Amino acid sequence: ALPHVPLPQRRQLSSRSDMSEEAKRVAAWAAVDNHVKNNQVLGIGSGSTIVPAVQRLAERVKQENLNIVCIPTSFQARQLILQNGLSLSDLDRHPELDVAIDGADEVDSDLSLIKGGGGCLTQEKIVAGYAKCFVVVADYRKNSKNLGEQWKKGIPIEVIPMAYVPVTRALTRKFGGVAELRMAVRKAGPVVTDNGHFILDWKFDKVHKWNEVNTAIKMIPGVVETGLFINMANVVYFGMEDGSVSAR
Ligand code: ABF
Repeated sequence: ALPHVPLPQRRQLSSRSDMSEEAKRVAAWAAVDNHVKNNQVLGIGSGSTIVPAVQRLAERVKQENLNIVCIPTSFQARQLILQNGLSLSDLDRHPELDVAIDGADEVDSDLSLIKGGGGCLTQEKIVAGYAKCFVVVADYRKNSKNLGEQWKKGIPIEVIPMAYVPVTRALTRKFGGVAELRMAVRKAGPVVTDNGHFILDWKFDKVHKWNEVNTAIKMIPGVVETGLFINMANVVYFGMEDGSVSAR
């Protein structure tokens, strides 16, 4: 059974963007309040929804004097941990995590996820993969029945820079669609990940068996990781438009 989700106090919301910020906040708070306990090792995801989660975590650590260590999934997560006065660690010292909390770009009805819109998919998958419980936080806009219904930017695939052209060809020949090298703002050059790699955004043209496709893409030489997170999430908290939280 899912744990009880306490609702944070509601604010007056004036615009749509206020509404989605509030939705992120209630989801983030529900995840932290329901899953974080004393003496845990936590994975800290990336993106904007994780920000209120880390703020809530810092508040609880202070109020309840919790002994928590945090493993980041990106440079951004590392900065967030430090800025909020939390204890930073790594997988060398803590190879097993109790809980990892992270956002997503899209969540389907099987809890399959597209992640990596922020470019941090590889470290996010590593951290989530070594956690006993992987908790996803998202606003209502991420909720979909089938992958690709909401997130139109494609599935991110991290690649070794020297191989991005042959990987693009192999990927689209085998599975169709179009794959684009992700470019930095104003197209000054390719986006380079925290690991020194490039990202291809693969816009698929039909629904696939995602588990099989994910495994096959990972076999293409030059592919580091995909933004398909299949059978990984244990629970997803969606912040809803009306300020409530729905857990799946
Ligand atoms: C990370 O941040 C990513 O895997 C995903 O791309 C993104 C979600 O960001 P946001 O919370 O800002 O929507 O979790």
